[in-house]
Amino acid sequence: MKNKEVLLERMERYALTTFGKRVDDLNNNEKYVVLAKALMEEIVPQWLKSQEKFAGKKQAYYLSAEFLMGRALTNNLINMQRKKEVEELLAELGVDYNQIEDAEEDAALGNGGLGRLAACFLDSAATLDYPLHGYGIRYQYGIFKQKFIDGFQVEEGDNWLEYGEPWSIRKGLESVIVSFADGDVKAVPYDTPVIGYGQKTINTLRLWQAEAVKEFDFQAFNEQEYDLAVKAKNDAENISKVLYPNDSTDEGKLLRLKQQYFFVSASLQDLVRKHKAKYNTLENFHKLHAIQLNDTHPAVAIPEMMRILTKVEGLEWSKAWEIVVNTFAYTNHTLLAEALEQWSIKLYKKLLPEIYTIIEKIDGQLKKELLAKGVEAKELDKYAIIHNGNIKMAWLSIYGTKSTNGVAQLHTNLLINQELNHWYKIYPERFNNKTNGITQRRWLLQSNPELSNFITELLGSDAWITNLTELKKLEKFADDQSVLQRFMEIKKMKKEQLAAYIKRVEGIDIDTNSIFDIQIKRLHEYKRQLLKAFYILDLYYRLKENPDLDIIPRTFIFGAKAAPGYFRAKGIIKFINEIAKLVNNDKEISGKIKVVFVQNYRVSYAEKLFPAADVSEQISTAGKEASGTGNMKFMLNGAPTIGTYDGANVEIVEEAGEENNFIFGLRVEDIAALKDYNPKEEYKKIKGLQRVVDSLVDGTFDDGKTGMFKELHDALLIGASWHKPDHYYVIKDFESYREAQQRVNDAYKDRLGWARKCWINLANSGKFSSDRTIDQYAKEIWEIEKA
Ligand code: Z15
Repeated sequence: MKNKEVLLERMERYALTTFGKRVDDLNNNEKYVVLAKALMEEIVPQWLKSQEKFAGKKQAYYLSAEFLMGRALTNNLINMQRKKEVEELLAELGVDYNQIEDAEEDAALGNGGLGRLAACFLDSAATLDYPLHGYGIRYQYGIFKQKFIDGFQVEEGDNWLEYGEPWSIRKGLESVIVSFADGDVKAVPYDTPVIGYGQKTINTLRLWQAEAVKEFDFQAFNEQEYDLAVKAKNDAENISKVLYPNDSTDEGKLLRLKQQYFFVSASLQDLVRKHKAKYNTLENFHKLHAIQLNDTHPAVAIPEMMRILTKVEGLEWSKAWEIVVNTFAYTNHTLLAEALEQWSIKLYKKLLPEIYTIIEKIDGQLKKELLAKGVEAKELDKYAIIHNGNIKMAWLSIYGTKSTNGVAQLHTNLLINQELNHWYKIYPERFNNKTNGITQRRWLLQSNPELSNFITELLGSDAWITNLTELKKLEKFADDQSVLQRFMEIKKMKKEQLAAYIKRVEGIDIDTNSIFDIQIKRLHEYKRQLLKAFYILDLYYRLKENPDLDIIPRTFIFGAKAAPGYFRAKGIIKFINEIAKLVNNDKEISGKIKVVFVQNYRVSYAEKLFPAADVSEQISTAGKEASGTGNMKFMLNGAPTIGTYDGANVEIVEEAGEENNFIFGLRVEDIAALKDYNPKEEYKKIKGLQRVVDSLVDGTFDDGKTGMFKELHDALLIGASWHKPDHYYVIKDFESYREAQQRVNDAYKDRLGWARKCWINLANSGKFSSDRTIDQYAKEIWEIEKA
């Protein structure tokens, strides 16, 4: 085939010019790079064309401190519809595609849900032909790599650029200067193409790298000045050195603030410069740009845009404010108090004095506006952007934008009726919901080709790839035995593939006939990995007491990174690894239950885990998980949820039916109505619970004298200076969870009945495509049109 010859010729050329070898002599990593480069030669001309078609039209921009893209090769080949051809070409060269795929490092420039959502959104927008571009930071180090040593999490740097990164293009001539009180920094853009499925639209992810403004003339310096010059270079480069590894907690460090202002200022300067070159005025800026703020991390965009419009461009304050409010929109991703960003005035004044003065002015204007709207003077403090020595970024984001949205209906309701109710009363028209979604191209088509082919075969069409509600048509096969049989065979195959991978990378054997019960997400107390751990330990003791206990064999799988500074989260990892050691080494238990905590959970690992799951664990404390998106990935691969009424779980069950899922636990209203909760008393009354909770302190397990287990025990039974005992209701929900797990066990015995539940989940997952989410953002917030 001609295409193949062209591709091979390009690969040979890159092999010669970049590695000085022939393709045959390259190692897998080099082969991966030359293949990607050869593909880029084809992608780039189409990318340029795609940009032209949006010229003069309103476009949208997603400002995000995180883009958790994962690997690009397979995703790009699928969206270009050239995967098969490339697999064949490599096979002809005697090369296994999977090994080339595996040579690519994940682009792990994000922590968890918020960063992965940004990546899914880019894929969906390009596929739907919407002009949506990402702006962020090109961290030299992504989220750390995780290992377990003696059951403890150990972090290593993620030097993902080390062996070359073929998908981005450095646009040195489009660099801009970002000014801080302590000096200027150069922001250099690197552009990556975002290829829509079918390749009609290719949008741009522009990530900024920080560099020193001047390349120093080292000869000109004496020794001391040389040191200073090197320091200046290092200080500048440090801004984009490493991703902050916290998910849902505010760090409040100077360098983090520098990162935020760095990418926001660079992005806005970039947009303003291009806009002015074309229109010679900024008065129509909001008619041509919609900018979504992914959480408050880029909220400094609001005062920065005011600075550019008023101080650089000379517009009147009120005119500028109108442009700003009509350009920006804000997404809230959490209600957790510890995640809500508040920057100290001191830090802002020190680093960004001019921006701080503008925030003061915005705050003053807000007060006037509130009074004019009839708010009483004594109520004003509740709204103050600057308060108690801090700047409240969420308040700034609500006041400075035309739209504030939550990420699932329950979460949005809580925003409107509780946390942000006072703001809602002032600006009801600004509040709206955009339930999250995931891209079916990566999370089904790419990660589960076997199930994808079967779906396409049954539907007689692959329209679901760009219209996920097509899956609803699968419902008519729910009672077709032969369909369910094939479906189960595919699940089994995915479990075998996962088991082989786990054997290879973790060195652990797992039984593919057991139920794969999987919880994969960041480690956080509110996500309650500890609840599952207690359940497993209780089950273990019950099995020891009664070897005839009627259970289907289960493999409990965990994957999670803990923020390096989050002591309790690390304690939970160690605790689960201790349980795994106890359970997995007990011969009497062998063949019944097994516990595996996989190392370095990340996007590319997730792609292997979701398709192999029998049970999806979504067990957060009600009201704490804003949405969740992993829950949707399990559903799309046909795994029922064991979960609380929280985040998007509520909507999952609404679509697929409570009878096909396993809901348990306190609801938001129940928690609100709880009084005098005393876990220390209650845990004695629930059979088996005290034994597992006290295993933290009674010598059952060893935490290597770190004090981690005692601290966890205290958090549950005594509380701490900043919280009441068991504030995530692990003890309170234990019995209800155990009972739900029993229902899972019993339901699984009826294999066809179980397969039917899985099938109905799959058939009703259409709502959770990020194509639907993006279409809503585009129509209801951004007001952009398809090409
Ligand atoms: C993050 O990953 C999320 C919220 C945050 O405030 C931060 Cl800082 C990081 C997650 C939510 O916890 C999760 O429920 C949601 O699905 C996801 O954002 C995407 O909206």
